[in-house]
Amino acid sequence: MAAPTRLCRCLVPLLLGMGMVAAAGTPGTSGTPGTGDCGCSASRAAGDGREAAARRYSAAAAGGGRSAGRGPMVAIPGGVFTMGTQEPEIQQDGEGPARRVHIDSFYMDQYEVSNQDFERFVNSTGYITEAEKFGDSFVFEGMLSEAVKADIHQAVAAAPWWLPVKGASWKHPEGPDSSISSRMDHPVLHVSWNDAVAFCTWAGKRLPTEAEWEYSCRGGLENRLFPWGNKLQPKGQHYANIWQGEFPTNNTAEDGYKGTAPVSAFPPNGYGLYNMVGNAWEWTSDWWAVHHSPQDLHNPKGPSSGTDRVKKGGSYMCHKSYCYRYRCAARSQNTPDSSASNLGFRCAADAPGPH
Ligand SMILES: *[C@@H]1O[C@H](CO)[C@@H](O)[C@H](O)[C@H]1NC(C)=O
Ligand SMILES: *[C@@H]1O[C@H](CO)[C@@H](O)[C@H](O)[C@H]1NC(C)=O
Ligand SMILES: [Ca+2]
Ligand SMILES: [Ca+2]
Repeated sequence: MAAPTRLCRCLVPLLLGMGMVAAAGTPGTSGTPGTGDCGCSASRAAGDGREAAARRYSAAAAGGGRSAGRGPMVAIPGGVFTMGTQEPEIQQDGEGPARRVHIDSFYMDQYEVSNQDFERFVNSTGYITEAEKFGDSFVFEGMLSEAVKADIHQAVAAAPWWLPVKGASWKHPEGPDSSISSRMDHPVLHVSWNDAVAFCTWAGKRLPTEAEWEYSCRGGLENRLFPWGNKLQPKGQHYANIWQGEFPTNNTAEDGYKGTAPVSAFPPNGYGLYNMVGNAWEWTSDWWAVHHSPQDLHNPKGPSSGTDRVKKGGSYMCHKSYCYRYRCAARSQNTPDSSASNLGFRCAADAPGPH
């Protein structure tokens, strides 16, 4: 399907729908429906193709050389933690109820997957992301050049800071006139959930479950807002790349970064993990739902089906005033073929041996 059709018929209605949530405090989302009656069945087919592709890469990787795609991982000890919160900040996101969750030991990428990591993957597989196939991706208006903006006539009324940009992709995060050459150590952006699965599979890894992600985010602390505690800026220091100033007009970049930061910026949490909150949103393997059983769970994998996938951690665009989602219990969602200039991922892996 031609990109303009996809945009007109699919993206805008969805974004307007999300805009209603945005009014209650939720921008930072964009996407295309993977199913539905808006003529988007092509994106579903693309998703199926991704999975087949991922299996191929996996088979190829087994033949050797996959260590080239492995960023450093941290062994996360198994344990029990409180997932979610009894004091949800954003009720409609399903942040509650708090429930006890048992997690077996596993491995987590120390950093968000970087542009360099992703380039290595593309170099060795020829992988083409969904944004490249569709021919466009969503970019935050504040990051665009005047030349690119002048070329866009499609505004999204309820979330005007998101613009569909032709030619925006992981290699050109702000459109064709932009490049990642000075940002190879920054998180890869404009990758869909399907792209993330393909990368992790190639690297001999997988996406973390939401429970594993949140357990990792908390870094061994119980019931804290952030990976480092409850105070946003202990001793006045910045611990994450989020937004300072008035959103969406005045990004003061007090934390040092207007857009993304290197994946190794800011202090790590108790498990040695970097940028779990802020910088780029991170895909997880779970389908999205907002109602959770309060019962104890062991290694939960989320609902067995759905239309959206869970993303965690918030991004450099998050500000308390409208997107207070740089908390471990916070969550949001996009369709698996969505991509945007603030959404990336990291991979996890099983611990060796029986669980
Ligand atoms: C990918 O391939 C290009 C062209 O050969 C090369 O310049 C670049 O360094 C490679 N990237 C990585 C991360 O290996
Ligand atoms: C942006 O916010 C800062 C801090 O509140 C303020 O000093 C500055 O004047 C603002 N800039 C604009 C262009 O509004
Ligand atoms: Ca920032
Ligand atoms: Ca992050």
